[in-house]
Amino acid sequence: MKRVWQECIECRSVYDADAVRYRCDCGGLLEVSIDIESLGDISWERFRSRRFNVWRYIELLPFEDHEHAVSLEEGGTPLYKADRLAEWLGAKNVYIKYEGMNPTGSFKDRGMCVGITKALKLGARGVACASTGNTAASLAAYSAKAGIPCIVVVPKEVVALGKLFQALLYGAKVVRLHGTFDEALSLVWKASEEVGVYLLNSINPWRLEGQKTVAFETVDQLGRVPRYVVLPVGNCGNIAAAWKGFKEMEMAGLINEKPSMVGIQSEGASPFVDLVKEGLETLRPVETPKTVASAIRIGRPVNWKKALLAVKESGGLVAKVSDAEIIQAQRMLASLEGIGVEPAAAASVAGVKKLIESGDIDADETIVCVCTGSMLKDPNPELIKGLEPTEIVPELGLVRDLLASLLSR
Ligand code: AN7
Repeated sequence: MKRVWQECIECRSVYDADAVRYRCDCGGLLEVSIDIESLGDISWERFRSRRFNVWRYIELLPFEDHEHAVSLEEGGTPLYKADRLAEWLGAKNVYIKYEGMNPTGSFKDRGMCVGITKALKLGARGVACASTGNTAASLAAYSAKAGIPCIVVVPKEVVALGKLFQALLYGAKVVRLHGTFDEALSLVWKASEEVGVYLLNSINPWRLEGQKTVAFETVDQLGRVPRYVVLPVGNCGNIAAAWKGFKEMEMAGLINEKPSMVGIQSEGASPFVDLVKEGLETLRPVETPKTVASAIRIGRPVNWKKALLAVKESGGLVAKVSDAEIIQAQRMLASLEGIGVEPAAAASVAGVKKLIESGDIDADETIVCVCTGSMLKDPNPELIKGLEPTEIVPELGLVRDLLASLLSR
């Protein structure tokens, strides 16, 4: 039997794996721990004899097996070598881990399969989340697959239409709160505990267990450890999850070095970047976060302490980027590489550009950008501006001239 428990990242108090709680008695964040030393035979060969998805790494996941896993074949996403983008960035070896290829089009599916599987094991009769959109879409899909009722609460103004449609179509009860994401999370969290609904935001450490597999896959695909792993940061869960993945691979003897974790936020929603840059003792929340990257329009990230550890322990970096820089990165990635990502995901590329220009990232080293969501989620007019199609009447001459212009360039 694999030994699995929950542990406070601050006071190290230990809780049973089946205790339903989202914080330690001391208020600290909880993480799921696995006794990695006792796992016995784990190797890349063993992993690679299995299908390429989240469950390939079952030894490092907090379940005995995946017989009862609620799965839509999440994970197993492409790692693209992006040479034309690298040239634009002024770098040598740039890879895109394209999480838009997950079942609902974002990295959230990695965590939600584990989160919903855990919910069923615990006998949960209902699940809920607050969301800027992707968590809602993912939870709606996995609760549909599991046949468990689900409520998702999103902020009224700022959710991408594609994500809203996903949650509705998958059959969740979708609630638009007249307030911010941060208000939604705080209310849904309190109410979940009061009525005994299972909360599946990233404050739930089981979600992050699935999300850590992005680190396993990156090394599996690259065949080595990159120097930098760059992620967009919102509620601060994913960068912490990826870092946990690298640490566990090292503990398991699968790697013998680790990357620097690089966290990127938008200028209008950068409480975490400010915390790191200014060396603050505690988070200074942003009351009304604003950015075109609606997925990361978050002012009070609940997992900031975990993300801070990830950046500190890994000798990592942070940067903030403007909306214009995000949109430019989104366009370059799409038009140079054929990889279409949503604005939050493009923030990682925009951040790399900035950190190479400032000399903080060594452009000769290997850089992996985790691009967390698909472009199809967010066809917002602000993102289309300047890319509009050419309009013509149905005349052969016009079409002929247009086609000929392709050859005369
Ligand atoms: C595309 O869906 O918080 O730092 O409610 O959708 O782990 O929060 C989304 C976050 C990055 C940030 N990229 O990850 C939600 C939500 C995309 C995202 C993030 C999100 P975290």
